[in-house]
Amino acid sequence: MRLLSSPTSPYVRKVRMVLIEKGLSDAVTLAPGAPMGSEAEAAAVRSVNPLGKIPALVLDSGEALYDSPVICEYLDQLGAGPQLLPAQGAGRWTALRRQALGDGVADAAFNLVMEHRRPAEQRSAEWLGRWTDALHNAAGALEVELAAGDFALDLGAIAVAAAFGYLDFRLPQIDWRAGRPRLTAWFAEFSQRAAFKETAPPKG
Ligand SMILES: N[C@@H](CCC(=O)N[C@@H](CS)C(=O)NCC(=O)O)C(=O)O
Repeated sequence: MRLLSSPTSPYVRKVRMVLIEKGLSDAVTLAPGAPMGSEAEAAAVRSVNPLGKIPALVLDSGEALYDSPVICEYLDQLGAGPQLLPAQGAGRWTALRRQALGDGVADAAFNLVMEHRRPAEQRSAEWLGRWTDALHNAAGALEVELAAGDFALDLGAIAVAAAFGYLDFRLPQIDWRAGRPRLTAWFAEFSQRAAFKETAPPKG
């Protein structure tokens, strides 16, 4: 299998953490995917995913899977070890909801990064504010969830770790830890996992 990927994408990082947690690293080759690169690079991504986004997983059959929640569920079923997305029951809905929250944080952060790359006079203060609020609201919700009990090691937790890792990487000026001691401690502990360390974005 071939994963169209970039070392900086939070969604790719989520998939790569799933690969490691499920013992599947050797089953997948990482292929560079640059949706915002040259026209040729963007077209190469579109040839696999019509939405022009990474990650996209090309199976040995040639069929492609996207986007990251679909890829992660596929890999979860393929790999060994504890299920990261329970097949049924309350745990499934918690994992899926938490994945949506993590992916939503990644979406808001990615949008902020892209908006900041536009000329200052073209940036929307309203959207910058909405995306920043979404990040803080999500962090606040996770803080409340952690007060009720630790997170299981599931797809939700992996998505949340990937998203806040991306925030630290691209938007270190956003202090999502302030007033959120539980989320801060949870993230620090998760950061010790091999899957998190081995997928760290490049420095500098
Ligand atoms: N919902 C998608 C989001 C993927 C996504 O937005 N990836 C970014 C890279 S971090 C991308 O390819 N963006 C290109 C674009 O938005 O055109 C997923 O979970 O896979």
